[in-house]
Amino acid sequence: MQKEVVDSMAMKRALTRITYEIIEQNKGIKNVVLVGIKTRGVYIAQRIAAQLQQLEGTAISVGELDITAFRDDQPLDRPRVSTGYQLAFSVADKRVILVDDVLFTGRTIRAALDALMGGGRPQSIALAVLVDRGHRELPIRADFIGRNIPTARQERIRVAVSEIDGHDGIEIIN
Ligand code: 3GP
Ligand code: 5GP
Ligand code: MG
Repeated sequence: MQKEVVDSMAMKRALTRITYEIIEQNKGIKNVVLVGIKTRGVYIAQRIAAQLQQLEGTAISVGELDITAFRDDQPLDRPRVSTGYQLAFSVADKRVILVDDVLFTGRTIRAALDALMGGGRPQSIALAVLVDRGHRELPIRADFIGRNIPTARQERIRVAVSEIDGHDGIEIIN
């Protein structure tokens, strides 16, 4: 069964609210960079960046992170740092905002922190997610949350972004 819980307008408003919260918490966007976690986190990051740029009138860097090589369910004898440093810019002394579509166990974010650290010592790292669906297995939380959507463990959240799915929206599938 599928149930649309967030339509495209509501998704847009949630991302706009996150944008304002980022500006408020950072007192502007000086030194702020966004890093989206592939796949859909990248598109969410690009949307937030576009709004940040529009509101603040300055450019902001957006990077893309593939955390596959850093997952904790990879065999331990496999080299962890196989993809090297992935971003086109250094995160040293930056206020990094990691962006993902769904926060669930927190394991992806743990891996993303590992992947990021190859690029110097950021001033800070914060986390923005479109959906927090609960069920954390690590001491990780988001600083900016589009929607809290309580789920059963076996349920799935489907996040659609127009760039790859042809439309925007969030559905619960069970
Ligand atoms: P994403 O790469 O755009 O985030 O993990 C591959 C895709 O499957 C993800 O797309 C995610 O949206 C979707 N997905 C749905 N449920 C799950 C889940 O429970 N775990 C993971 N890792 N991905 C899920
Ligand atoms: P975590 O590592 O926190 O368990 O899961 C987060 C990552 O897995 C996110 O990048 C997200 O894409 C994916 N994920 C986990 N659960 C879901 C879900 O229910 N829906 C979607 N769309 N992605 C999920
Ligand atoms: Mg994701």
